Amino acid sequence: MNERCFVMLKPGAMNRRIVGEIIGRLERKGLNLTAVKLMKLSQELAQQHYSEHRKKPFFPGLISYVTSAPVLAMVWEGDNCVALMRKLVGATNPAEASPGTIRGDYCIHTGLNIIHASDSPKNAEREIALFFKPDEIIPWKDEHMNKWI
Ligand code: D4T
Repeated sequence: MNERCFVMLKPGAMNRRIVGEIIGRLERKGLNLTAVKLMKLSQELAQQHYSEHRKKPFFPGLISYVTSAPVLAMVWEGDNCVALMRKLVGATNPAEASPGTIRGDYCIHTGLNIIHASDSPKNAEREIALFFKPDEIIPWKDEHMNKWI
C-alpha cells in the first residue's frame, strides 16, 4: 500500500556535502521523492518535531544540532515506504547500524547522525503536516519503473 515517509537530512549532511549522495541512495531504492524544502529550523519547529524527547538529557544538544545549519526536509512515497526507509537509514546508534545503511556508512556519533526518517506511518503524517502544506507535495508515478521494482 502506498505510504508517505518524512525524511530530513540534518546539518551534518549539508556541511559534509553529501546531500546528493544520500538522495541518490533513496532514489535507487525505487521510492518516489514527492516534496523537498531547504529550511533553517526555528527552535519552535525543532522542539515540536522532537517533542517526544523533550525530557531526555540529549534534547538540548539535539535541538542545538538540528538548528545549527539548514536541513533538507523531504517527503518520500512508495509501497511500505516507512519500513523500507528505516532499513535504509539504519539503527539510531551508528555502532549498531549495519554497513550498507546510511548511518552505518556515514556516521560515528548518535548525536550527529545525518538523517531522520519517520518511525511509523502515523508519525509520518504528523511530521509531514509540521513541515509541508498539502499543495507542496506532488505525488507522481513512473509506470516504467513501477513494473520492475
Ligand atoms: P531520528 O528521530 O533523528 O530519526 O532518530 P531515531 O528515530 O532513529 O531515534 P530517536 O527518535 O530515538 O532519537 C532522535 C534523535 O536524538 C538523537 N539522540 C538519540 C541522541 O543524541 N542521543 C541519544 O542517546 C539518542 C537515543 C539522535 C536522534
